[in-house]
Amino acid sequence: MSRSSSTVVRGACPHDCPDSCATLTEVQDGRAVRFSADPSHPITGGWLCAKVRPYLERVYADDRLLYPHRRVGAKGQGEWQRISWDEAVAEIGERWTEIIAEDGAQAILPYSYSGTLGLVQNAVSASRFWNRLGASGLVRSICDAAATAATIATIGGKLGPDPRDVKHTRTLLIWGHNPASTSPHFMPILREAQRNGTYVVVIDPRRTLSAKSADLFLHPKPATDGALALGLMHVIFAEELHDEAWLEKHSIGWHRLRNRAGAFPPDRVAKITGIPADTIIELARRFATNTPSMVKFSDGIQRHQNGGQTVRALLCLPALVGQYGVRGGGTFYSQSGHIVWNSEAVGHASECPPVPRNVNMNRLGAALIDEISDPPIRSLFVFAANPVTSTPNSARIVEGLLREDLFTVVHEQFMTDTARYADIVLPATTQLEQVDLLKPYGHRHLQYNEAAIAPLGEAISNWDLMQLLATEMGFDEPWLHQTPESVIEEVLAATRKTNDLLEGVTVDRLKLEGTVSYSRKGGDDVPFADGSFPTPSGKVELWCEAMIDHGVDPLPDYVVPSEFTASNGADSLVLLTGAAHHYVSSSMANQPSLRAKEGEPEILMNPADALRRDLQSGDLVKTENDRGWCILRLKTTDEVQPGVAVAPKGHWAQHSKGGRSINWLTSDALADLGDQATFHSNLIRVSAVDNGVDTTIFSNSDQSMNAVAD
Ligand SMILES: Nc1nc2c(c(=O)[nH]1)N[C@H]1C(S)=C(S)[C@@H](COP(=O)(O)OP(=O)(O)OC[C@H]3O[C@@H](n4cnc5c(=O)[nH]c(N)nc54)[C@H](O)[C@@H]3O)O[C@H]1N2
Ligand SMILES: Nc1nc2c(c(=O)[nH]1)N[C@H]1C(S)=C(S)[C@@H](COP(=O)(O)OP(=O)(O)OC[C@H]3O[C@@H](n4cnc5c(=O)[nH]c(N)nc54)[C@H](O)[C@@H]3O)O[C@H]1N2
Ligand code: SF4
Ligand SMILES: [Mo]
Repeated sequence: MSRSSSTVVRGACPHDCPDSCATLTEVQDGRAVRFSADPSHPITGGWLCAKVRPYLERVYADDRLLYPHRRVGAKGQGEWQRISWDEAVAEIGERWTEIIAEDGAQAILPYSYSGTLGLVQNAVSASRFWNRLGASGLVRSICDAAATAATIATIGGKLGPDPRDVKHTRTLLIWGHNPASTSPHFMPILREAQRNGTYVVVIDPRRTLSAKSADLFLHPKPATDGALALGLMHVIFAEELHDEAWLEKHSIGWHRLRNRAGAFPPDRVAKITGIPADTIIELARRFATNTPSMVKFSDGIQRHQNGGQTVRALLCLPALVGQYGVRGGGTFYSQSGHIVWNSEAVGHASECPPVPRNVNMNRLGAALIDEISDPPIRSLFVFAANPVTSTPNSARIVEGLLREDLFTVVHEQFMTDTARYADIVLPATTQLEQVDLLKPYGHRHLQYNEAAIAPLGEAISNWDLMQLLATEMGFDEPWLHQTPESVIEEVLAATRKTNDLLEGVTVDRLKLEGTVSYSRKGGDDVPFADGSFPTPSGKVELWCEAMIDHGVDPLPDYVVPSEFTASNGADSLVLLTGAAHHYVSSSMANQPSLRAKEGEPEILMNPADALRRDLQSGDLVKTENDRGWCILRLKTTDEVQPGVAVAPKGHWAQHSKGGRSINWLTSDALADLGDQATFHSNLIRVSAVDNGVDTTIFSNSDQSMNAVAD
């Protein structure tokens, strides 16, 4: 028997994860037969996480969307008719031409986020065509906006250290971040550091997987971290452990910050946070003296109404003890500020009409119903996002999507909770079927993704779709009709002009090497090693004047989220909805093997809280607040303290009993900075499921999307 030869194609995991792993796809006779990690990549280290290891199951899934479809039944009912791409694009063009003639292109809203993080399939696809069309802009603030705004204001940019420098850290606070699930390739680095004596503290209202191997785990009450950070600063100042010379030279406002911290003595902070005063004092001493010391945080902590101020407080802490610019010290948030793609090359905005208005993605439901008018949103175009599952206050989103006069198009790999409300569904390629460039937010290696196989069925990539739409709308600008390679080359070249980290980085080199490191050599690779910060003052802005424009105190402070102070009754719990271990947001949450591992949608609650409600572990419970309800399986555990409940994000409504997911309960109120979503500032009530609740699973129409061919 002759064996056909196989080829191995280098790629990049496209998902919203700091690791952006380097992948290898083995292809035989046009079919991907093996998908694995690139063993030569210094961070990927030869293994992929549990979520993406079965990627071929996703690519070749029976329920992949492979052809365009038009809705034939009522909205959301799941009845479809297969149509050709020509028909689909012509219908979109016709509807948009009519809408534009009557109300202008601002009545069209593109909605995309993090299905893929690639330069071409995300950033460029989400900007160029839409800028040219003159559509409404999207405020992309669902994930990290408060922390981003706080970081830029305080230290000047998202300029994290090389993750491997954590090996030099002596005291590491992992604060509101769960890397064991959300950044798995950081864990081997952390283990090595711990073996070398790094003292690891995890601070989280849930005893997460990451907390289990920490030297110290602190269980603060939700959204009290600002007070905790100010309490640590209080002790450092009071015991004169601060580095006055450093503060004088490199910061603004340390005297004022010392006054503010004065209002947060350990006893008061203990009452606010639930963490004993002695523990606070000891931790402050250790952070100040067992150096290098570092605060590593991510985005979970800032999804509260006070998230911006909380992150400002975290960023100030290492400055007090002169830890910025020290290898293994400072803060470790994100790497994304080292290379910021040239925005003109990405979006060509200067050649387009000005963006007519901006719509906040976190308020999608409100925007579709009544918040945006004159003209209202008449067409919604969703790609690389699943807002019904992943965006707060989902009941309102569904209400908006059911509007008869809304023309909704969804470009997807699967029939998601959002796609089921579309008028037209278009099939999207997976990462194996498209070209892209990934710039990780967790380390400093660019990763090129070659297409390994031809698109399945009639699926097309985001960028190819934008080109089709551009042609349909009569836009012939060459920058709307480039190959992905030439888009990447253009953006690299424009960015390289002002950023020497990209010296010598070309598409040819990326294709040849797959992985290209951009870390500076020598001492220069430690952020702020020269003592200067890219803030307006060139210093760490402990007191930050720019905050005044946002209506926020220029000093970090602790402000209680308004939802927690409203009179919601004594029987409320604070609901936290962080990452599920086996999904990335709602991506992968339809893959059978991963659903089996993750288990049923559940809610974690302290046994004392369950007892008070006469509930037992294993019960089906109804969780609710004024926004909506959702049915979950109760699990009692001391991972959470009384007063706190945890229900991970990601499970699809259509797989959930009662047809609703956790975002039916989450708030669409915005945080103090960056118009950030406030997924964790929620109060809920939990009770036994009564007989009046229909717990049957909302199911798609049985017809296969790909078999219907009329
Ligand atoms: N497995 C998996 N990996 C993922 C994702 C996923 O869904 N699943 N999502 C990806 C995305 S989109 C992102 S943005 C990142 C997010 O990465 P992370 O920020 O690490 O993940 P989260 O689980 O959202 O939040 C981290 C922790 O914040 C805690 N937290 C919530 N409120 C508070 C608080 O008030 N104080 C403190 N101290 N902690 C608090 C939560 O309990 C949670 O354990 O992960 C990415 N990676
Ligand atoms: N309750 C709660 N909700 C949350 C959060 C939370 O902490 N709690 N976290 C929030 C955060 S941090 C984030 S980043 C958001 C993420 O929210 P979204 O950006 O909406 O991400 P997903 O829900 O993963 O949906 C992405 C969709 O894109 C599709 N897709 C993947 N690749 C492609 C492609 O190449 N082309 C097209 N057209 N489609 C593609 C996938 O099939 C998937 O259905 O979720 C938020 N939702
Ligand atoms: S999700 Fe993260 S850890 Fe998993 S393969 Fe992708 S980049 Fe790597
Ligand atoms: Mo995110």
